[in-house]
Amino acid sequence: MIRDFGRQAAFLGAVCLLLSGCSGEGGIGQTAETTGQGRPGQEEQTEKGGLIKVGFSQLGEESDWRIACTESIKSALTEANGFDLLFDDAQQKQENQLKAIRNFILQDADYIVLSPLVESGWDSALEEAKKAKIPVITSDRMVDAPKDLYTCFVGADFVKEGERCGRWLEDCLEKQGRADEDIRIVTLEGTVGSSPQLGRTEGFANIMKAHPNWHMIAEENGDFTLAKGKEVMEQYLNRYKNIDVVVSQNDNMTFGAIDAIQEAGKTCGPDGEMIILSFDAVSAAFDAMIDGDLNADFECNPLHGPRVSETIRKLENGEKVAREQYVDETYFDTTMDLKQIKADREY
Ligand code: GZL
Repeated sequence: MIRDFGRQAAFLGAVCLLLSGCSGEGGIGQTAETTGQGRPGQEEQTEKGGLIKVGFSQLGEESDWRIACTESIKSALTEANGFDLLFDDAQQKQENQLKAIRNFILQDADYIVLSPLVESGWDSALEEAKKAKIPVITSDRMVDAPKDLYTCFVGADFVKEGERCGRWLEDCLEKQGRADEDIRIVTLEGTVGSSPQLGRTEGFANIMKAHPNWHMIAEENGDFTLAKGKEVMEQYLNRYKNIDVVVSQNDNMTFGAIDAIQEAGKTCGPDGEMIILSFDAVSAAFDAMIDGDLNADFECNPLHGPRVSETIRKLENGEKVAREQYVDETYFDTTMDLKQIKADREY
């Protein structure tokens, strides 16, 4: 169902773009209001009996974190809760997300939720959504695009996560009497150009600045997967004789790194040769800490479903929504009652 001229233009534009396989440039569209004027033309009913049609472009299924995030969104945006969810898994390819956005426009979605693989390259697709008067909510990761192309962001503060990790390492080295020792650090980076990779790298670097005796000897892309994380860690172990600290930007790469370290006959964790620090704090990472293979884990909350559905409800009602909505996060380490904490957690 086409609501008005704006959507007809966008509809025809999206059809041409899908047929031509290329992205369009620019657009006339409406400015997506942060003050939640509700969906333009929202007085019409959607095809499915008044359900709010939401197109969700999920970037992939690369990690335990991602699976938990997808589950949270699907559990919140159900028909019983008043939603008609169109879900697309892009298998970690940005071009698939761009196609999904255009498909959601063709299917006359009321809202688009985007978990962007990387921060750049979204302007033309977001312009088409704006032209079609479809508010876009970025969830989990951010886009580097003009602010009027998306309504708000729901996710984590990755710079704070990186700083939390750096401060934990400061404290750990102090307690070990190694505050002035030369410390050789390697990083397993997440998908390069993604908000978590950029933010966690920046945050940790903010703390590193105060420690000229900390040396970042390598930072390479492990793409947030176990396999790639293991592969990069194997290369590090072959290349560097002494590694004191491994900073791994998500738990799945950490699991791969632990395998590589142990297969090389080395040790990590509170009693090991290497301090290993991770991000996400998924359930299996608690097991790694309990087993003594992992020193600390910096939480990244994947449960965005409730906050995304609440945000859409507010927009529907014309209420104000904050442009950036950060989830609460903390960290865990082996000084804590990890078995109890794990038992109480949702993911
Ligand atoms: C963070 C999220 C990251 C997780 C990884 O919000 O985008 O992507 O840290 C996941 O586990 O792959």
